Amino acid sequence: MTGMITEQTGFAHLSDLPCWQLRFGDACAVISSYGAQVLSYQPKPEQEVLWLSPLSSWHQQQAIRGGIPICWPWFGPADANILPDAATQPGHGLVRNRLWQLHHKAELESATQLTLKVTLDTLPHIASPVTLYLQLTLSNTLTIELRCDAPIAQQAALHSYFAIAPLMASTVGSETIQQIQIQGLSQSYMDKVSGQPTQQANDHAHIDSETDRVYRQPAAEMKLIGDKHSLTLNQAGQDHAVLWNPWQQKSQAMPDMPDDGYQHFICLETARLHWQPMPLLLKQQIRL
Ligand code: TA6
Repeated sequence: MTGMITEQTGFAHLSDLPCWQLRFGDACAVISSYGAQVLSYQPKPEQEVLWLSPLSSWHQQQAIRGGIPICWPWFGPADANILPDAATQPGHGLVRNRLWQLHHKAELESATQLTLKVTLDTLPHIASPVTLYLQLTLSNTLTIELRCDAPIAQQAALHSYFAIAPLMASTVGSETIQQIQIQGLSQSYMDKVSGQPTQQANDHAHIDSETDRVYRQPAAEMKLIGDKHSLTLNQAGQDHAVLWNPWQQKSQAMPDMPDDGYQHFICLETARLHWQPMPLLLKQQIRL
């Protein structure tokens, strides 16, 4: 089997977005050059694993809502202890709204592979150019590798929005999402909704209200388990995992999310949050 890579303009409603399409056998993935954001992964035709908001936009420097956004070189709000002018810096870093360049592509017998890169001339805390690479490998799984060889203080996250629809036999609704079990988290997390560090007896979770949790030292394998399919997420390079769903009120408040958007996805994210200066290699492998 050989793969195929094609350049395309537009994906879904984002009709002028520069993208790359990767194919390998029946599998297909689409990545946007804007943000190096994976927007679609279909292991089989019509089986969409990622959720993309129908109200997302990439104009006026906006980050695209959905797919797999890349948070770098910080996660969440900028940390005033580390970054000068933190208050004026955007949440989730600086690369979600940059145009990335093609670095390498390969149509192999074993996989289809594409690498995009972006160079930032300076960072708030580093006064020399730094390059970040995102490698996408499509075979019978989808593997995303985020790499920065510079030994600098950096946080990173692969902020994946996984669609509920392929996991469940029933039509998606507010009760459907509650039936999904998330496994492979850890027993200790920071609950960003209550502001409390929290301990639990196992490494599982369900979502039935606003959820924003940062788990310490998650397993190398996490799962979203539905009654029709399970999604397996293998990860490496992480020290945390993030579980996020805005639920009803916050969905309604977000201009780039439909009011019922929260019913359609779970964000399960691979994150490196420690600030020690060292190179970065963060990896997520997704299999349905
Ligand atoms: O990963 C969870 C989170 O950090 C939440 O706190 C929530 O704000 C979300 O990401 C979305 O962030 P965004 O900048 O994409 O609106």
